[in-house]
Amino acid sequence: MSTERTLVLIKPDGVRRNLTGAILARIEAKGYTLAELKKMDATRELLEAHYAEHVGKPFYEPLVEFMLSGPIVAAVFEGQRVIEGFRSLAGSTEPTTAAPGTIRGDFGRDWGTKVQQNLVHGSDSVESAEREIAIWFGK
Ligand code: DAT
Ligand code: MG
Repeated sequence: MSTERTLVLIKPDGVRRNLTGAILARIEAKGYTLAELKKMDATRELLEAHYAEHVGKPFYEPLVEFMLSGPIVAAVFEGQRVIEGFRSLAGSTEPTTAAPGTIRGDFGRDWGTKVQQNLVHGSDSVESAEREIAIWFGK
């Protein structure tokens, strides 16, 4: 098993609610190592590349608007099986029903918007992680 890297985004709801430190602390506490970190504003161009698989879906435009609604924090974490491990720590997509003990389950809920405001993004495969790290941090 080799060391992996994953792209984590703390979405505008997480930054707005001052949960950045709490979220990063959970990832570090699980044992993963922070490799890159920055606070920034996303752009439509970055989001179109990042969410390429979702372009055209009904939630795509609300998702982009939400991701542009305030600053985000982008991070790269490293460790054995970090891609799978972070997805597990983040919890399932819908925060209302994400398991308690996960980031989305503990900090999130449905706010009645068209898009799931679910605090974090995590890459879902080695290929996605490589592609997404290049988008947000360059090669
Ligand atoms: P995940 O973030 O769990 O990998 P995804 O890649 O399927 O989920 O979708 C990307 C984001 O889009 C997700 O975090 C929230 C939003 N989203 C996905 N499916 C949705 C839906 N059916 N309704 C509203 N928002 C949705
Ligand atoms: Mg996804």
